[in-house]
Amino acid sequence: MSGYHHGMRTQVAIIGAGPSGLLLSHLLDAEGIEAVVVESRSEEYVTSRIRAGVLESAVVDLLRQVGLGERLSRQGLEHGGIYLQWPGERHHIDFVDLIGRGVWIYGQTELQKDLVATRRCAGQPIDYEVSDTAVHDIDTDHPSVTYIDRDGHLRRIDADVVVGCDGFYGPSREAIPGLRSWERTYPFAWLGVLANVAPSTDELIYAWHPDGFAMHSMRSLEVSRLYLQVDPDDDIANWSDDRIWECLARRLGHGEGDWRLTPGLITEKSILPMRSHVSSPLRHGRLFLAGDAGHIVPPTGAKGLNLAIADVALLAPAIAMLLCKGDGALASSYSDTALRRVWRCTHFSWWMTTMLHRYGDDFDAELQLSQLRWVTTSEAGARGLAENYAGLPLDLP
Ligand code: RFL
Ligand code: PHB
Repeated sequence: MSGYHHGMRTQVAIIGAGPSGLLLSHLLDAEGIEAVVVESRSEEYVTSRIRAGVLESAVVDLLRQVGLGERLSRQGLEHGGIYLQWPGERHHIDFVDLIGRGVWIYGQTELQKDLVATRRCAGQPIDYEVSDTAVHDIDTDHPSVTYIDRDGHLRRIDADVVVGCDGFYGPSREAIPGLRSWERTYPFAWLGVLANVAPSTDELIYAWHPDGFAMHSMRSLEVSRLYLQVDPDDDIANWSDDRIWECLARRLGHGEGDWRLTPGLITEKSILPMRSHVSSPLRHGRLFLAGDAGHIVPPTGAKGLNLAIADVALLAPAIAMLLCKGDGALASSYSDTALRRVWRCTHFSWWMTTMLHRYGDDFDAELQLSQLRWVTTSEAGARGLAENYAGLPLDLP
């Protein structure tokens, strides 16, 4: 590593090239604001990691408005609702009937590729495989980011604003003095698999089962995404493909009525921990946090990616007002406004998670089943779920 500082000047330095960082750079570009993006992983890594799959309708509207809807409209699958089930019963919650809007199935991997391609087309590179990223002088009007680039050069970006879009393990959150965090870890994890087989369902199935939660999702009409509740200490080596399909079939109700789960070639499998985490404030001086850097939800409500997008939809105009008009009003209210939506989604994700996973004792199980019966038979119950799942307006009151 050379000790020489390669300096660079930009308006907004963005740490992290996940969906929040890249969408923010795109929204800022549309406002005429220049941003530099640095990322610790490689392009190959960020465009192939398998993560979320559900987009809220308002998020899809936003992506279309900003020119990111083309492939999404062609390849995404529009879903009108979800199935909720427990042994012997499967109920469709029809979001479109209940609240007039549905959701879209479009893998985060695909959105990530669209975002990388868009930034490349705009002639704006992403500095991949950086290390030792650090933020400085966020209490002043001239903050900076330093890092070591992939060739070992020490680099420095001088900016007007720094945005931490660096996920849960990134360094930005720690740079906020007096940060307060709320956290819940759950006594279970998800084993997720991707399989080259046509989904055995037209819409997502969330299944309560005495052996544990199971879920049938999808990425396309040819690729299925499935999940099983497992112990957080479980080892993926304990899960042969046969054992996974057997367990999925039992929990998803294979053979009940005439429904069948079709197994297929598993191309990816891993165990994901589950936690809720909220940090506050999401801003200190000229440093802002967006997406997983500021909050994590368990995946049961499909909110993680949607929240990350909602954050940057709020942040881009706030930064534009600050930098182009010298007006800091939206920048000052960003944290409180974003956190209102974050806490709503934190509650919804916690509620879906605790309703559907086996934990506790038989008393808990009976409460869960009672809740599921209420949500699937009461219009008020179903509407509450639909409103939260399909997504509240981006400018939540
Ligand atoms: P990301 O996508 O984590 O991107 C953060 C980026 O920052 C980079 N980074 C750094 N860059 C430079 N310097 C550093 N020091 C850095 N430290 C980190 C990272 O490499 C990364 O590229 O956050 P973002 O953009 O806020 O987007 C949030 C979403 O990705 C996230 O909410 C969802 O994917 C969460 N999530 C899921 N959400 C769902 O709704 N449904 C799911 O099924 C689902 N599955 C998942 C998930 C998250 C996972 N993670 C984070 C482990 C499965 C996994 C495995
Ligand atoms: C997914 O397709 O990966 C997925 C869908 C819905 C969820 C969680 C994950 O609630």
